[in-house]
This record gives sequence, structure tokens and C-alpha cells, in this order.
Amino acid sequence: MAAYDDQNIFAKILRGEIPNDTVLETEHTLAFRDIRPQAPHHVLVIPKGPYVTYDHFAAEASDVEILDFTRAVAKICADLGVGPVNGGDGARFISNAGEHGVQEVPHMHVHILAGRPLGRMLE
Ligand code: D5M
Repeated sequence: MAAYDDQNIFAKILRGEIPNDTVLETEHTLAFRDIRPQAPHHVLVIPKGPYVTYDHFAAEASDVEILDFTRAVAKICADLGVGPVNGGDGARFISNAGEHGVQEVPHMHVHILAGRPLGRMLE
């Protein structure tokens, strides 16, 4: 596992050094709109802690951080009206990790994409 690089762009957003279009902020989680949206709704959800990838977060974050993160995802889907559990049309959740996952920003994040049919990703 590569060490966490606190100069990555999401770390700068968390420190308030770079502006962001916040959708939701909780004690342990921040969500903001992606700067290069691939769908009408494209939100990035990040833990505030220094985790590089999804598996790093899942292995090392506290139960409280993980619950806060997952409930933030649920709230964003509900607020956007896209979560099928609330009658929405659906969404896709993606977390790119590492070199083969083509992760650009080395701070754990989940993309929420919604607002249009997204097509099949896996055959
Ligand atoms: O993708 C990282 C994502 O982060 C990519 O969709 C662009 C987005 N990005 C990069 N810089 C910013 C800022 N400053 N605000 C909002 N969104 C940003 P991945 O390949 O999953 O690492």
C-alpha cells in the first residue's frame, strides 16, 4: 500500500485550500460534485480520514467512519431522488482503486452517477 499523499487534490479540498461544490458534509464524510461530470448527477463521496483506496478504508477506518460514509451515500441518493429504494430511477457507484483501477486521485472516493441510463459496464 502506497503511503497517503497529503498533497493530493482531495486532501487540499478537505483542508479548504481548493473550493468545491459541496452536496453533503457530515462529521467524517464530504460529498461534492465532480468537476468533469459524466452524468446529470455526478457526486464524489470521500471520507475525511487519510485513506488511499476503498479497500484501505474498509480495512482500517473505524465502524463510526464506515457507517457515517455509507449513510451519507444513502442520504445523497435520497436527496437527489435517484435511489431505487425510494422509488428513483437508479444510480451507479464506482470506486477506482490503484493502477489497474485507473485511480487518478489517491484519496478514497466513491463516484455516484445518476440521472441518465448508464449502460452496461460488465458483460
Ligand atoms: O477520478 C477522480 C475524479 O475526481 C475525476 O472524475 C475528476 C474529479 N476531480 C478532480 N479534481 C477535482 C476537483 N477539484 N473537484 C471536483 N472533482 C475533481 P478517479 O479516476 O476515480 O480517481
